[in-house]
Amino acid sequence: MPIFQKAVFHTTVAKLPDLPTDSQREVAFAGRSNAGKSSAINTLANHTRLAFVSKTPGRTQHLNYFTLDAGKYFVDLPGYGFAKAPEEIRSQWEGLLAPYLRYREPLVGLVLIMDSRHPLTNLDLQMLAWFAQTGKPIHILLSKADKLTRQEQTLALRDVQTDLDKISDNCTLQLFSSLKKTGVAEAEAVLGGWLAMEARPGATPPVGLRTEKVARPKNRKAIGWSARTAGGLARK
Ligand SMILES: Nc1nc2c(ncn2[C@@H]2O[C@H](COP(=O)(O)OP(=O)(O)OP(=O)(O)O)[C@@H](O)[C@H]2O)c(=O)[nH]1
Ligand SMILES: [Mg+2]
Repeated sequence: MPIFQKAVFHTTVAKLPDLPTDSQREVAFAGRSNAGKSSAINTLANHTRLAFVSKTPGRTQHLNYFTLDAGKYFVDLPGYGFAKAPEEIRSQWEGLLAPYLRYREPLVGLVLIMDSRHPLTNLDLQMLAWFAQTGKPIHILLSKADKLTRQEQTLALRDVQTDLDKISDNCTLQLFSSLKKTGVAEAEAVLGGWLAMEARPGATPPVGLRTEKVARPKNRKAIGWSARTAGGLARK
């Protein structure tokens, strides 16, 4: 059974104090508007209408939380690059997205979705550089791979990997198609590891062999992100 199959919608968050307080581990999905973030969540959850998918870019406006298991979440983020008023972009970024991505303690990694036909736009590069400062891993899905031929897929993967090698050493990459449901097992392996939800056939491994890939933050604040560091951000 796909490991994220139990996913259900949990809540929509428009302001930081409303972030779930029971989260132990969560993975956020970022990328340009229309890149296929919500579709990827649906595909990984093996569900057709869990996250809202639309041909109109910019439909996901807030942080949408999907429960995968107790205390484990996928978070669908608003896309970037869609024409909005500069003031609207600034307030959404500074008031919600930037502090969320920078200081949210249960956030264990970022899935960056890029249309495989137009990868590594300027905004994608800015997001990569910016999130890299958290020291947390990024997994890139080159989405809509069904729109490319086999040969184009190979080239896209190789070219993006070459560029990534120059800018990040904490970043992995794969092809993905929500339409054809390709790349699902590969993505499950990475995200399952981050979320400590690996499909474990058979019995639990002996205690001595269990490894925690991501250290749990100590003294997690009640609202789930560090008020001290965020205060610093607000003062800048
Ligand atoms: N061919 C193809 N189309 C896809 C794929 N994934 C998404 N789409 C289409 O791309 C459009 C945007 O998909 P969404 O999943 O809503 O994109 P999003 O990144 O969540 O968009 P915003 O919420 O606006 O930021 C929809 O019309 C989807 O049907 C895919 O793998 N292949
Ligand atoms: Mg969306």
